[in-house]
Amino acid sequence: SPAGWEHWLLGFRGGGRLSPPLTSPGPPGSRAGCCPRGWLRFGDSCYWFSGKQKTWEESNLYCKAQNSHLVVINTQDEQLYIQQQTVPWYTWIGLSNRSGRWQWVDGSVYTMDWRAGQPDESDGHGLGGGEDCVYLHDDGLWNNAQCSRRYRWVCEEELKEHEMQPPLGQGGW
Ligand SMILES: [Ca+2]
Ligand SMILES: [Ca+2]
Repeated sequence: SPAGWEHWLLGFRGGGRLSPPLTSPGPPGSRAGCCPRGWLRFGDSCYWFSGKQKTWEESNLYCKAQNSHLVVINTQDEQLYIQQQTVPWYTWIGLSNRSGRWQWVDGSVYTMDWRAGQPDESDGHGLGGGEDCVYLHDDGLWNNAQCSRRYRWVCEEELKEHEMQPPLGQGGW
């Protein structure tokens, strides 16, 4: 009899006891799982998009308090998804230079998707300090700015292993 992952998926799609997911499904090949209410699913992560504006550090702390982190953009697909949701709003992401080198908040490998001419160290803003924090500009591409500016932000939480895997011990394939 069918068992394991495929069977579990069929049960998930066809089961009357389970409500249809409220969030949009991820791209083909992504695994099943649930995001908290108000969060959007893409791939194997859940995202929360702020409507308000905070400094980079306030945004960072807000995401941590939700057991998540400022969004870490690992792939081009993720970049495209996030910018579809954020354009034209200036939106903080989890990349900063506060330690003296560009670092993602979760330690992910640093990748680059800067706007032309960025990162720079603009002095004309009168705010003092360098431009150590990164946001998505109105075109969705990266720009660095003073961390004290107040922009929208995105939190990301990866789906946990047990939320992505089928139940074990249900038989073979
Ligand atoms: Ca990510
Ligand atoms: Ca800049």
